[in-house]
This record gives sequence, structure tokens and C-alpha cells, in this order.
Amino acid sequence: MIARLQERTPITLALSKGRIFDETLPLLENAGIQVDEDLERSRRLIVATSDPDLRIIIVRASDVPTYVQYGAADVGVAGKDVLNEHEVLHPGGLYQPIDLGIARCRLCVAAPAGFDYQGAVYQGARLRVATKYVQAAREHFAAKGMHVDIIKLYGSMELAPLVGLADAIVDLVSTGSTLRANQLVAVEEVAEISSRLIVNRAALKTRRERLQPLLDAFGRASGSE
Ligand code: PRT
Ligand code: MG
Repeated sequence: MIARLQERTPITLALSKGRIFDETLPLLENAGIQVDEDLERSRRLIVATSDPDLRIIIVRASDVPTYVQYGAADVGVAGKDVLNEHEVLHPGGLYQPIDLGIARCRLCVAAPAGFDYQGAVYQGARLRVATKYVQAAREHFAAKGMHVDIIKLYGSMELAPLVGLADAIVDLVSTGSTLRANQLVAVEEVAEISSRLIVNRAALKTRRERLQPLLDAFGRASGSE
């Protein structure tokens, strides 16, 4: 039922508001596709583009992989941070053909400026680490042979060490000003992060002719082809 309905619907691209939307627009424009909607003012969640066969849906950053995996969107743009967390729960569910090189940042371990993190690691101290990126953090500390207690948070991780919830955090850092403003320092890099184009596996087969020009355009615009 749902699949048959999709044959007539335009190609659907899932984006999140903010930096991913802002940095994907120029890539679309390079492909000759314009978006007229002013997202700051409109509350619309389905946005038309100048290409009648392409529409954009606006979802939370961490929901992009879910919409694409289930085929509610054919393609999407999501940070590697979000994709890593999704992948652990849904292995192999998404095709990730293109690193778009946008929304770049680093996933880091950060701790209060006065905390001797390396010393604690060396002594085998059991640290409490607050993060939204539970899977990536778990893998990182396991690879170092460290025992940590991970506390899942949904945002404002920087607060956790300041109020005694955690010894350290794992969070994204781009300019470093959020860490500085909270007297935290990055003590270790977990991963380099950028955003990827992701594609629904079934759509890649059933809608290949319609999808390929968009995939090619993204490939060219991101300089990865
Ligand atoms: O905001 P929401 O809860 O809806 O979701 P989200 O925070 O995941 O979405 P959004 O739009 O903020 O981020 C989308 C994607 O952008 C992320 O998944 C990353 O892949 C990427 N990205 C790139 C970043 C950053 N840079 C970044 N700096 N995402 C978040 N930040 C945050 C970081 O968490 C920290 O709080 O910005 C703060 C640090 O920034 P600096 O510049 O002070 O270092
Ligand atoms: Mg955010």
C-alpha cells in the first residue's frame, strides 16, 4: 500500500533545520535546484523545490536516518555522529554513498580544565562520562581498555561536569567556544565528523533512474566525484 503510493510521490529528501539545511542548500543550487521557502519564518515541514520531482521534509537531525531507513524519505543528509549511533541499532540499513564534507566538526572527550584526564586514564580510574553519543563513546573507551560509566543525556552535555554529574563528556566541537565558555578542554579526539548523503536501499533499486541524477549532482557538488 505505502510502497504503491510512493511511486507517484516526488523524490523526498530529509534534512534537519539549521546547519545541515543551510549547508545542503548550496549543493542543491549547484545542481540547479532552488528552495524558496524561508524556514525561519515558515512552519511547513514539507517544502517544495524548483524541481517538481524533488521535495524536502524537515525532521530532527537524529530522526533523518529513521525516515530514510523506513522509506518515508528516499534520501537524507545526516552527520556521521548521528549515523554511527543509528548503525549500531540498525546495521547495514542505510546506503551511505557520499561524504558531502559539510557540517564538519570533531567528536571529542572533554573535561574540566583542572582535571588530570590522562592521569586518571593512566591510573585506571573508573570515570563517569556524560554523552548523547552512547555508542561512539562506548566503542572509544572499550578500544582504550577503559572502564567507564556512561550517562545518556539529550543535550547541554557541557553542564554535566560543572555540576558533578560526570567527570568528562563526549560531545561535538567545532569552534571550541562552547567548551571555553564552560571551562572545559578537549582532551582526546574520538572521530572526525562530517555529513553524509544517505539513501534508502529499496529506493536505490526501484527508483534508480529518478535518483541517479540527484546522487550525481551531490557527488559533483561535494567534489567527491
Ligand atoms: O539541535 P537538535 O537537538 O535538533 O539536534 P542536533 O543538535 O543533532 O542538530 P544540529 O542541527 O545542531 O546538528 C546537526 C549536525 O551538525 C550534527 O549531527 C553534526 O553532525 C553537525 N555539527 C557540526 C554539529 C556541530 N558542528 C556543533 N558544533 N552539531 C552540533 N554542534 C554543537 C555541539 O554539540 C556543541 O554543543 O555545537 C556546540 C559546540 O560548538 P562550538 O562551535 O562552540 O565548538
Ligand atoms: Mg543542536
